Amino acid sequence: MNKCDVNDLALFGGTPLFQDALHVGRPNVGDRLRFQARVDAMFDRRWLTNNGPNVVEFERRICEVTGAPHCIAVCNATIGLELVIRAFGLTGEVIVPAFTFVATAHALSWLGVQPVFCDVDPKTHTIDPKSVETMITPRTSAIIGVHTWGRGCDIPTLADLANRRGLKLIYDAAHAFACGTAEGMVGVFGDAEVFSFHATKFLNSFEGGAITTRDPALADRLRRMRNFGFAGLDSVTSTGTNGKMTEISAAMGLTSLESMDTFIDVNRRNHGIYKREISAIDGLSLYEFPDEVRSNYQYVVAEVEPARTGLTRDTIVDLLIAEGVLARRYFYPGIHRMAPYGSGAAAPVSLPVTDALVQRVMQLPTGTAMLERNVTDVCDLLRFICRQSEDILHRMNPERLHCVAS
Ligand code: T4K
Repeated sequence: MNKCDVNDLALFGGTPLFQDALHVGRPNVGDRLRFQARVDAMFDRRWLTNNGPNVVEFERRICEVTGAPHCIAVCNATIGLELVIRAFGLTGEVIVPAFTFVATAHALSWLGVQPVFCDVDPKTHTIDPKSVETMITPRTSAIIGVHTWGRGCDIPTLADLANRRGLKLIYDAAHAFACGTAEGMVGVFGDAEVFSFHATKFLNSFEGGAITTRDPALADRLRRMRNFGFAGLDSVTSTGTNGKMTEISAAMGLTSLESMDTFIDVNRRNHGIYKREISAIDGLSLYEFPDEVRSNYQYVVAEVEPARTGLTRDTIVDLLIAEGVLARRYFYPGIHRMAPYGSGAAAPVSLPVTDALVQRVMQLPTGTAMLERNVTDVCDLLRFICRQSEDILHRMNPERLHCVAS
C-alpha cells in the first residue's frame, strides 16, 4: 500500500487505493459452463417455472445439506417469511430483534402483524431470550429469531420459552445456509426456518429463498400457498400468492451448491486474514465464529471502539469508501429507529445493545471476488487509518467530523 501520510488518503484528495471498488455482498459465482448447460436443458424442456425439475432438485439438495425433511423453494426470503406468517395465521404481535435486516419486520407489518422489537446478545448479535421474555404480552403470537451473520440463535432457550408461553417459533435463516449450531444444522429448528439465496448471500440463486420445516402438513400448506392456493388442476383450496422460484434461479442455486465448499474455503481464508490483522489494531475487533460449529463465514464484521481508535465507525467507513472499500453499516440505525417503526406515535424503544452495535459495527468485503492480497490491502489500510487518527481528525473538515464517543 503506497500511502505515507494523511494527504494520501482519498478522502483528502489522494488516489483511491482500489480503482475497482470492493463490495460487501459481491456474488459468488460457481461454474458458468455447468450453469449454461442447465439453462440449455431448461430451454430444451421448455419448462421455465411452476415447480420444474430444477426447483425439485434444488429442494432435495437443500434437505440434504440442512437435514430438514421438507423444503419449499420460494422466489425470495421475504415472501418466504410472509408465507410462514400467513400459514400460521399469526396475529397481534410478534417479537423480532431490532438488529436485523428490515425485511424481517416488513414481512410482519406487510401482513398487518405488529413487530415488537427486542434486544440482542452483545457477543453473538443474535436475539436475546431474556429481552424476548420481557416483551411478551397476551397479544404475542410468535417469536422470530434471526441467525445473524450465520451464527445460530440460542436454540434450547428459545425453544423452551416458546413452549412455555405457547408461541410459534420461526427462524429467519437468511444468513445461515450451511451453518451449524451445537444442536445441529440450521434448517431443522423451530416451527419453520427461512433461508435467502439473494445474489449477495453466500450461496445465491440470483433472487430466491427456501422454507424448511419438520412438519409435513405445514409443508403441504406452504406448497399450495406458494402457488395461489392450488391443490391440483382447477382446484383452489386456500388463498395464496405467487411465491414460486423460477427454473433459472434453481439452476443457479444448484450450480452454486456444487461450488459451496470452495466458497466456504475462500470465506474462511479471508476471515482468517482479517482476524489475524485486525486483532493487532488497537480499538478494532473482529466478530468471531466458534470453531466447533460449521459456518459459511459470509460476513466479516468488525467492531470499532472509538475511545481507542480515536475515530468513529462512521469516519472509518467514510475513509474506506473513498478508497473504494465499500464497507457497510448493517443494520444501522436499527429497525426500531427506522421511519415506519420508530417515528411519530411509535417512539423507538430503548434497546441498549442494539443501539450500541449499530454505532460500532461495519462489514468488510469478502467472498470469492476478493483476492488474498485485496484482504491484506484492506487490513493495511485500516492499520494506516488508525495510526493516523490524530492527523485525520486535524485534517477533517469540521462538518464531516462525526463525534468521537467518550
Ligand atoms: N432477513 C435477513 C436477515 C436478511 O439479511 C435479508 C436480506 C432478508 C431477510 C430478506 O432476504 P431476501 O428477500 O432478499 O431474499 C442486501 C440484499 O438485497 C438483501 O437481500 C440482504 N438481506 C441485505 C443484508 O443486503 P442492500 O440494500 O444492502 O443491497 P445493495 O443493493 O446495497 O447491495 C449490497 C452490495 O452488494 C452493494 O455494494 C452492491 C453489491 N452487489 C449487489 C448485487 C445485488 C453486487 O456487487 N452485485 C449484485 O448483484 O440489501
